[in-house]
Amino acid sequence: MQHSSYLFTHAVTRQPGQSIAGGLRASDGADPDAAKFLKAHGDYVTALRATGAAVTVLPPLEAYPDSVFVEDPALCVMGKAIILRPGAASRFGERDAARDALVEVFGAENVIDLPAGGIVDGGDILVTKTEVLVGLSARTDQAGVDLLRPIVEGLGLSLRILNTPSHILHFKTGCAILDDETVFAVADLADCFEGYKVIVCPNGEEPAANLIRFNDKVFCADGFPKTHRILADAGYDLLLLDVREAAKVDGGLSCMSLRFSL
Ligand code: CIR
Repeated sequence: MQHSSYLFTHAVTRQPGQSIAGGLRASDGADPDAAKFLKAHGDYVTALRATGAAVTVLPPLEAYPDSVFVEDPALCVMGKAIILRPGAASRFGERDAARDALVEVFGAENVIDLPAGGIVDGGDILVTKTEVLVGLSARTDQAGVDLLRPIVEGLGLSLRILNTPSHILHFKTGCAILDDETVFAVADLADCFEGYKVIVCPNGEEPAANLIRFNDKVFCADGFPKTHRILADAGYDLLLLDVREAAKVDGGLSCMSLRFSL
């Protein structure tokens, strides 16, 4: 199967619910506003669709306040959907809803359950053209990655284990793929991408690192002018989106979709 790090035919998203203020967050702050988040989510879906992709929008799951961050309970790659084992107890049940939705999209024969024995969040997995980079974190442990490795390798991709510094929630909170050779990363992660060109996120603009390359566009949070200038100067076609509500519960652009080709 043709595999690209940034060309996708499909995405799956889930709308935020009224319970979004119950989402996990590392530090106290203002609650996200459910109506504003829903509007921003709609803009995000519109932007995904504008690149030509087919986008599934799943209904809110009120029992799971963080379920808008649909990237975490699954990994979709090489025509398969791997149902992960989220590392936060309050999110573990999201895997069942993810499975139900992904069986519809991929067919039951293409949905694989990560076996029990460890934890892995999709937010800790960066898929490049040739490999799957997994950052160990509070949500992803060695046992989980050991169980994921044979599945990924069976699909023809290699798997490399890296570390997520403890002040960063998920590996992809701090890095993103820009094209087959290039990664955008915060300074604290910049040294770990051997074999890739790295563009370093400017100091003070770290939330901008949770961006996505999706087809011809780079979706980036608005409000980070140094990052926007660097990426535009490097030739990327930027699309700026409001992620202020998602950020109040530690989410960003990558967390809100599963991106894949079928
Ligand atoms: C959580 O702590 O799980 C959510 N409040 C935020 C998840 C963001 N997802 C991601 O970085 N992949």
